[in-house]
Amino acid sequence: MAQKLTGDARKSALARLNGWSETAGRDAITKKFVFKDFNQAFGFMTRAALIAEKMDHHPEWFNVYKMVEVTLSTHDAGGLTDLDVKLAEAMDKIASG
Ligand code: H2B
Repeated sequence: MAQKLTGDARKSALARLNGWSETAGRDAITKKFVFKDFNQAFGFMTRAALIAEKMDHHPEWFNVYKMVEVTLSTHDAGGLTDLDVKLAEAMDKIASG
């Protein structure tokens, strides 16, 4: 099972990410993606969903029109793990086209 990220490994993993911040009140990371329109936002969610399913690691997310707020945490581990960092990086990649 994935291990919770702590100490230096956690610091360097978080430093690698763009625009993600630690979620208030829980061991997770959050980013708000804002797209041009709903079509772009939903396209992003569709591509992210396919990656998430392949990874067997799934986002928590909230969509309003062109905004998608994503929170990533590893429920089985009770906190942030490398799986969340990997999914965050994959999401950044598809969001940037
Ligand atoms: N997604 C996330 N974010 N955390 C998990 O711990 C998790 C998951 N566990 N997706 C997976 C599915 C697990 O429930 C299945 C059985 O592999």
